[in-house]
Amino acid sequence: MPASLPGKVTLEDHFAIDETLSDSQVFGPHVWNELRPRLLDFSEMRLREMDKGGVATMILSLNAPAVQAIADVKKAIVVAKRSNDLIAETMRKHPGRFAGFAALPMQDVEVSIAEVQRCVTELKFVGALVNGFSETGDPGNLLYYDLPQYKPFWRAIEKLGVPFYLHPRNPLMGAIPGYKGHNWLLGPNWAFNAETSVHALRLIASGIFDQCPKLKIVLGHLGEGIPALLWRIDHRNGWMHAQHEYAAKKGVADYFTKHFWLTTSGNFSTKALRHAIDEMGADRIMFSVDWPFESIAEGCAWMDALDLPADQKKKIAGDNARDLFRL
Ligand code: GRE
Ligand code: ZN
Repeated sequence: MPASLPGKVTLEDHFAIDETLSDSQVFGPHVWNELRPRLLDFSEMRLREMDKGGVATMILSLNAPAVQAIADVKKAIVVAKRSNDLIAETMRKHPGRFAGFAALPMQDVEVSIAEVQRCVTELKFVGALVNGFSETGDPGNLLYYDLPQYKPFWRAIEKLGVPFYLHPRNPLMGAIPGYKGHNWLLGPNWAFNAETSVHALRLIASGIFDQCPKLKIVLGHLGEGIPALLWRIDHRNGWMHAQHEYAAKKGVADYFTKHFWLTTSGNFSTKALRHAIDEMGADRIMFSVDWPFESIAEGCAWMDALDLPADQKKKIAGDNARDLFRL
């Protein structure tokens, strides 16, 4: 059966290069035989799955945590550039089918600014995708992007006018005592969303959206759990008088619904989607898969069968992404 919704766009779909391949090997040998070839493939399985599911364009990004976990800054820079050059080459080989998110060595703010400028202006990438905090080798010095040294970076992103996708990574091993002896909570089961939502809330609280009013952030997995908690966060933040740390002028929900876009990557839950639409509006939700960790066929079949108004489905399936990324 042909896809009932052609022209889909997906924007959380990964590949690996030699230097980052093993980062995705931690989920067990039973899946590695499938994941490995999928991560290294651009032009065969990936395009075949896209064609079958009605995906017109996939925005490519490197796997995780990749560049963010490379404490050696020089090496992080080399790996990011190698990934970005490979995306550019893939875009040239398959015009229109692939777009690019820049991998960025956030350990070096100046280099990241120059690299995202190169990727957007020269290589025609549509944004950046970064896998959570960056490591420096010192476990006491994890780089979250609300830190003051990232202000010039955010100004540069705002000036380029491209969205920034904050993609999950795990917390450092042993950093969260509650996970000890409960490894099943790591990764996509729970820790990815816990880590990424804290990072997103830190960005909001820092006041960066007051300083950069046009900044656009994308979160996957239908918002990493934040939509369900917006009301509670703001309700109690006012009561706790945590304003000395909460530097932003407005409430969390205000920034979340004005500066954030969500994707359905790895979360094909119709109930969660309906709730996200309720909180954000259908214009801010974009279909995505999370290939190769999720199945393009399963995601596309879910999207095609969704019981939503036709105009909403069309926007979510591809039109919102085409507008946001000017595809
Ligand atoms: C992801 O990219 O979101 C991801 C991984 C590894 C496992 C599952 C998953 O990087 O969703
Ligand atoms: Zn992903």
